[in-house]
Amino acid sequence: MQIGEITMLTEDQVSQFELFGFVVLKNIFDDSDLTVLRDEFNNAAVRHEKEEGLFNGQDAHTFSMLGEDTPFYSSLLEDPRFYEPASQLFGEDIIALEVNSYRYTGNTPWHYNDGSPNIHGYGPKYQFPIFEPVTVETGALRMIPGSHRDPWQSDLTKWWPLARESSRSDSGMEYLDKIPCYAAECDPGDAVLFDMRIVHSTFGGAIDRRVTAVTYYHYPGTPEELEVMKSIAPSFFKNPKRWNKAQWEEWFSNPNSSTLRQRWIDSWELLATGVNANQSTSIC
Ligand SMILES: O=C(O)CCC(=O)C(=O)O
Repeated sequence: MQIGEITMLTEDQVSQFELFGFVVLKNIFDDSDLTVLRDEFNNAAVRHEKEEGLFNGQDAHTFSMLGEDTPFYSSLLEDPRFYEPASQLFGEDIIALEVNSYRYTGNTPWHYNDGSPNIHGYGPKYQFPIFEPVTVETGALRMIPGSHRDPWQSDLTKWWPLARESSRSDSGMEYLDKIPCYAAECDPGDAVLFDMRIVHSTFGGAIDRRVTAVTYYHYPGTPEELEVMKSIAPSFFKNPKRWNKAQWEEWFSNPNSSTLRQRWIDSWELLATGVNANQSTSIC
């Protein structure tokens, strides 16, 4: 694939994603993209340190990339390299959730991303490094292939090293590397795209493992999914107490009048409040 040329997934990539729950996309960023991404990452990391204190190598830092100081990251939700594969897999009505960067300092327990109950709240998520590769030895995201699907997800997460209540315990963390899994290695320029329902973890990563995640939600299609999204949406839609509020307000102000972003804002409003004035629609 030529850099920047094809953004849709091939049939085989779609099959791999559906069967296994993830796919690694190679070379979606070129060198000039990486230069901008690195600069913006550094800006946001400094902003976060000013707000929350210096990075000390022990506590992970997480910061939003939706603000004025990270315009390229903020545009990734609308970027065809992200939006097209995500909508190909989960439908064109997916809703953009967030872009966050991380400076990780340790191992991440086995878990799936919470949609409470998870199997009804889900979507596509990308993770990518831009400074150093993430490999088997340096904290590549680990997946249990196929665990995005029920009943296997439920069967797996009944077992104590993978269960929500015990996977984070000391003994759960000691058991991390005994679980059969696949490490999704990525070089700077690559991204792993995964289903948030997949059971995943990381271990062996360097202190200050710098990665970014771009996340969307599947638009609810069943009453159960709607209930989950209605409970999640108020914490995202114009929540005055929202984490990284300044960046979210910038994103919701839609400074470039993006039609796609406006559609997502309308969807969030509809899910959070039950009505959307722009679209003259309502849900019960
Ligand atoms: O990279 C990590 O350590 C964890 C990432 C993760 O769990 C996620 O993005 O959902």
